[in-house]
Amino acid sequence: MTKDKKGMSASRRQFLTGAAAVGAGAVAGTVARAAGPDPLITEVQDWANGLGHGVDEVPYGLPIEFEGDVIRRNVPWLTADPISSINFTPIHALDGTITPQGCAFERHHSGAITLKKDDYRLMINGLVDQPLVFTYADLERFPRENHVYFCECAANTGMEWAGAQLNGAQFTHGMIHNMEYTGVPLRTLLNEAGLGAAGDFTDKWVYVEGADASSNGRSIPMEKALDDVLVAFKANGEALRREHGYPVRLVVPGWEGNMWVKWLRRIEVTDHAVESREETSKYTDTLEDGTSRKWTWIMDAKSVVTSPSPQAPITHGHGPLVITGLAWSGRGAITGVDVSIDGGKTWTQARLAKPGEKMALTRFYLDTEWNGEDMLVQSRARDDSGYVQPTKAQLRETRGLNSIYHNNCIQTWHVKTNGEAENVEVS
Ligand SMILES: Nc1nc2c(c(=O)[nH]1)N[C@H]1C(S)=C(S)[C@@H](COP(=O)(O)O)O[C@H]1N2
Ligand SMILES: [Mo]
Repeated sequence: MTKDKKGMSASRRQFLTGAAAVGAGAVAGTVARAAGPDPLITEVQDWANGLGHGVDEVPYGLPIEFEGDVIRRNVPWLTADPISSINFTPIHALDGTITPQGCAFERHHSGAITLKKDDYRLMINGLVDQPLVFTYADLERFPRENHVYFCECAANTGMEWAGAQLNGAQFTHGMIHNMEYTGVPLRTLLNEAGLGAAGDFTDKWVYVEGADASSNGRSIPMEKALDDVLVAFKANGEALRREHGYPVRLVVPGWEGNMWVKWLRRIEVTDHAVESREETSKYTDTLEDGTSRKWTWIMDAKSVVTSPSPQAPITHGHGPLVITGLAWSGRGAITGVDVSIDGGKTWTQARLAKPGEKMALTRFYLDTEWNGEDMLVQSRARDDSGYVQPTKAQLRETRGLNSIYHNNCIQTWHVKTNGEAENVEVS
């Protein structure tokens, strides 16, 4: 009968060191060890010697305590105050593509507000035939759709322009989440209000704003509004979390996260862009010559290796190694991802877990061998528009060093001989 926690961690240590000293216990050609005496197999364990938890004990489940590390994290020095701040998805510790809501990054400008479904109102006004107000219950009566999309803050990787800065994929690339949304196409609601009053509506705009104090207003061209924008009320099958806009948020596939208005309260059809704070003083990109570009709505193709990475070092011995990561493009579907272990000199095509889906995260794997060599690990995404993810040097040629948003360059992790990894730049 095994012992206590201490005994278990000792055998865990044995497992790790046993694996590290490849040869001794390892069976040739496999990562497993030869079957042999192991108290975890030969002795009845505590968990098999009594009862587990009853079904009613946890009406809504949280991850088991051993996964306590898989949490959103903040970088306190980034912003002055947690009310107008951001935290990061632990992408280094997740697999697959769907982000659980409980660890999906949050970004708010004036805090996450508490808004009941009963108090929820959505107004459509401006150049429409009939201004309308929808309650939450009204929204549930329109035909709805399900779509998986990524939401990436334009500031994701924004701290890395001038040099390698934050040590972890969570911090360099974690302003992203990917969920299955249920909602009503914005097009359906605009048609309900009637666009006849807008005349030739194709060159018109919608101005969307939230119910929070910041309101986070953004102008969206009508072409996009009528295309794939969703008024969403469920994510991954359940209600949105407060921090992601409960009860209703806008989903603007492939476009910068700032346009995904949370606690959505008003949609105005206008004949011009409003030029709000969020699309003039913020969310514009300063170029090398000091001028700025704006209306950079689309999130270009990007990828990152999530493991190995600084928060996910290699802890096993030599032999088989799985290199994995995420790729995405706001222009369409990912068609391929290449992985380099020599800082971009040579590339190997990775295996996509499934064919890329439009404006959604794609998981890639490179099933390889590692024998303790020093590696400069990179990934490079391609999408179905023919776009290839640029190097940092290529991006800097046009964008300079003073930019913040839309940094989609190739990321490098230096994986050392002991398996630890560090954020570096290669020239
Ligand atoms: N109403 C409102 N909507 C908002 C914001 C906000 O502060 N208020 N922040 C925006 C920004 S900058 C981003 S990146 C996304 C983040 O969505 P998330 O918090 O669900 O991750 O929401 C956007 N929508
Ligand atoms: Mo953002």
